[in-house]
Amino acid sequence: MKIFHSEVHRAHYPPFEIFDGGKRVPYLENPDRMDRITAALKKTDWADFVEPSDFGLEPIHAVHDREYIAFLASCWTEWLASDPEVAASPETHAFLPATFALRRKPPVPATLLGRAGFYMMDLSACIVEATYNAALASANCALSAAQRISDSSTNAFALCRPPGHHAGKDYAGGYCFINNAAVAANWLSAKGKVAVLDIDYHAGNGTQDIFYERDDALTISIHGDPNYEYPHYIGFADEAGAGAGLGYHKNFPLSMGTADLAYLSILNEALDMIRGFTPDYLVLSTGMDTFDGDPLGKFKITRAGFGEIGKRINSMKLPTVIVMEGGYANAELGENVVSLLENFK
Ligand code: SP5
Ligand code: ZN
Repeated sequence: MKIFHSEVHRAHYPPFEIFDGGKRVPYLENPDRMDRITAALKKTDWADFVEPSDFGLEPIHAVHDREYIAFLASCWTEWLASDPEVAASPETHAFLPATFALRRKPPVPATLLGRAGFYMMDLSACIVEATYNAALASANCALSAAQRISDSSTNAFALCRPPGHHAGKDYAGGYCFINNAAVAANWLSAKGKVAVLDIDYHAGNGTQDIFYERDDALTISIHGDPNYEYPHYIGFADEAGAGAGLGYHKNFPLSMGTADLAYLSILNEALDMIRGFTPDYLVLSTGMDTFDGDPLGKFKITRAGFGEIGKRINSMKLPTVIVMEGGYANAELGENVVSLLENFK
């Protein structure tokens, strides 16, 4: 199987993120995650690593607001230029706002920090010098994998970092800047009907928002219930799409402690919906943070569980782009990915 991956992600390593209560902690979404996954894949005899191609900005602008992407491209440089303390030791800083637009719909502010609070939904999408290029390379991995499955009617793995599913049309959040799965799904939608299944532990709010009014893509997310889990404000069961998109989005919010058996029965419901939609392609937003023991998750999926999840999804026999999202139990992450992915080889 082709694995699209780029080393460009490595320099995107913010020195901290902010947890609840303002606590500064080491950035959980770190380069070590990729090293664990690539090491595990290289032990198999089926992983064929390929550099992504450059698709340019057009397929990204097809999903994201231009001004938002321009903000991602320039904010670090603008911040360095605006603050001598940052310029003196950039490696100890990460760019984040401290004020958010909340429910107001103001004109986009002209100031840098005003734009930051407008375009960011939380304090866990920290921006450093290398972030924009890493996000572009990550999107190119998803696009390259999409091209591969449409050309060859096979499956491909987009080993994306940074992840994407929390990023919306005009906002970053939850370690995500460009929505890789949405960019790939939108690109594929020019060639056929696309279903996006999001099995990251966290609700795929960005993907939900991007496709919410569309009926040419079915989006489904299985995740920790926002009544107790991030992203808190979206991902509820009654959100089913709007306008032409009504009936083309589905959330499966699950309780804390969800283990393999309960998860697999919900997955079957999701797969039945996908079969009913008769898509030509599947984009699988794959987070491993449902794993029992993940520092950000409260589910109890086992390694064998990931194997069964992969097997059931692949039983639909759809050309599938597997897009890497979250997963933070680094010591187990590589083998967990292999357990899921080996079903698609
Ligand atoms: C791609 C992805 O999985 N993003 C997840 C981002 C989650 N950010 C959550 C920040 C709040 C952390 N609360 C930590 C509680 C740890 N016990
Ligand atoms: Zn997640």
